[in-house]
Order: sequence, then C-alpha cells, then structure tokens
Amino acid sequence: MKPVLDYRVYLVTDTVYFNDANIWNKMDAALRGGVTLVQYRDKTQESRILYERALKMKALCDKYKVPMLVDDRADIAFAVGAAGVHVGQSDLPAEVARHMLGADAIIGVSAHNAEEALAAEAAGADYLGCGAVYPTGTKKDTSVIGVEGLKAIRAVTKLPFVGIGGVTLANYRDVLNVGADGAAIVSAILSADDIESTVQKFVQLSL
Ligand code: TZP
Ligand code: MG
Repeated sequence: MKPVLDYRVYLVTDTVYFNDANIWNKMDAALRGGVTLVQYRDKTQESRILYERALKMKALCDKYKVPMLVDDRADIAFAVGAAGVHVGQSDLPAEVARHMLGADAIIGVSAHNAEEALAAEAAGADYLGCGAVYPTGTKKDTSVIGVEGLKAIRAVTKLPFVGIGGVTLANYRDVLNVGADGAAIVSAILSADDIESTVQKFVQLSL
C-alpha cells in the first residue's frame, strides 16, 4: 500500500554537509527532534558513494520510522528500498520514475508555477516541491517564486505540496498559511547550532 506521508517538516540534505563527518550525528539530532520526512539529496557523488550513504541514511530513518525519499535517482531509491524519489524538471520524467518504482512508490516533482504543477499532477505525482519560496544560498540555479507563487499553485491543484528555499523558523508559518502542506528545509536545520531543538520548534509551529 502507498504510505501516507507527513510533509510538515521535510528535511532535505545537500552534498556540502557530507564533507562533515558529523553529518550522521546531525541527521540523528534532526530525527530525534521530529522531522516528518527526509530526502537524501547529494548531487556530486558517484553511484557507489550515493548508494552507501543512502543505505546508511535509510537505516537511520528506519530507526525513527520516518520515510526517506531520494533526490533524482530512482535507481538508488530502488536499491535501498526508499519510499520513493523526488524528480526535478530536468530529471527522469515522473511517469518513468513511476514505472521503475511501482504504484506504491511516492513520486515527488519540482514545480515552479501552476503549469508545471498541473503537468506533474497529470504525470501521476504524489506531491510537489515548490520554490524557491525565498532566496537561498543552497541551490544556485533557481529563481524566487515567493508565497504568491505558492498561492498560484495551491489554486490549481489539490496535490500535497511543500514550499522549499530559504524557509526558516521566521517564515515557516507564512508558507503554511498560503496552503502548503509543509516545507522542505536544508540549511535552517542542518546549519542550526542546536538541530534537535530547532526541529522541535518547526514541529511546534506546524501544529
Ligand atoms: N530546491 C529549491 S530551493 C532548494 C532546493 C533543493 C534549496 C533549499 O535549501 P535551503 O537551505 O532550505 O534554502
Ligand atoms: Mg533533481
């Protein structure tokens, strides 16, 4: 059966954080704090390293019963038994990811506007990642759509969606208030001084 995911506090990783051996303690702290979903996103590594890290991340997520998705790579998602994959507009088409992973997999698609949201819905996406909501230093090749952009997407689809890009404790409620089901967050969690309590604060704000 397809799992029902909780998108409220969706932690996404970035390759730079894997340069720090402490990443596994940071992930553990985020999971202890209560992140509701994890995406293993690691752009610049060879497949063997991706596989090994994804396997380790999956084991950690399993310990906390938190589902894990893999950015971009349906093959790695399949190899480690992840709940699904998140594909961008230049990645494998959602239909192809679905064919590879099966009916019960979660397929997330990045959508920057209403047109891409509708196309993703027609392609069988389970949820949308929409942004960048705010300026972000984590991803260079993106443009800012603001909460207005999120509103335009909410107006055309009933699919769950998360806002991504520059989401912090200070603006997280604004993202939820325009109808997003949650936010996907990298630096506001992984660069926090106290990761566990930061995540607890996001969770508190989501209630
Ligand atoms: N896609 C759009 S913005 C972004 C991604 C992967 C990065 C978000 O990172 P941060 O640190 O939460 O702004
Ligand atoms: Mg991608």
